Amino acid sequence: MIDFRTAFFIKSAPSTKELTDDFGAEIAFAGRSNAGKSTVLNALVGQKSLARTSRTPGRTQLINLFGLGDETRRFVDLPGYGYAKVPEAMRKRWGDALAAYFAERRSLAGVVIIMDIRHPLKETDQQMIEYAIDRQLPILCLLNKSDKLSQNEISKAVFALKREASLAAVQWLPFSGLRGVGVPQTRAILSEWLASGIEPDVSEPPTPEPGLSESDPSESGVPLVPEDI
Ligand SMILES: Nc1nc2c(ncn2[C@@H]2O[C@H](COP(=O)(O)OP(=O)(O)O)[C@@H](O)[C@H]2O)c(=O)[nH]1
Ligand SMILES: [Mg+2]
Repeated sequence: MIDFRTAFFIKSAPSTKELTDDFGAEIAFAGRSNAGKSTVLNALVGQKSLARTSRTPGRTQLINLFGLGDETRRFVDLPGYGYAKVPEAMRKRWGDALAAYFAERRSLAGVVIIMDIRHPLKETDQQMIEYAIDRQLPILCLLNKSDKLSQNEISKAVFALKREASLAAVQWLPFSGLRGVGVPQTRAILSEWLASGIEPDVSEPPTPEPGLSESDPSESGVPLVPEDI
């Protein structure tokens, strides 16, 4: 079992081209703004402010990378999405960058999607799930803010989601970042993903061989857009 309390900030990346080298194993966290992604991350790592929580969505956001013990295992905090205030072209560009990240990132071992249990499975959530299913990645949907509902309402919500046949690959877990509900279960699931995602012989980041890079050096990557796309 990984000790998630060892989590530390690695860096913020302005685009999917500026992440760490593609080695080890990482878990991506996605979710609509205000679903509680920062609160959930902080609960999982047992730290009050590793991922900043904010009541004011709409600011420019970066991809935040966190190491777990060392940089071999990582959490990747993707910018929030869900509002429609951003121009269509920017939204599409970020969508394309995300699609490429999901399709090409070899170290990506699983995807956690944070939803408000009262408003689950919005279109953008479904898009994330599709990307993950396309890669056959494990998907855990955390139904956050479950403290706002009664036990009966929680059961009903989970039952309805589990009935979605097209989402048979998805695991659903009622969660409360505020109260710590679901934290031990989530840590256990993510530990397994990270363990099986690690290639046995990879302990050092690969050094790229000069001249063999396929990427165009003039291409600096897709710039991120403000949050809430
Ligand atoms: N009741 C309740 N509120 C929560 C929970 N998680 C987050 N919130 C609140 O929801 C708001 C957005 O949280 P934040 O973590 O910043 O969301 P993010 O935009 O997805 O990163 C804040 O006011 C949080 O206090 C939860 O489990 N229960
Ligand atoms: Mg946040």
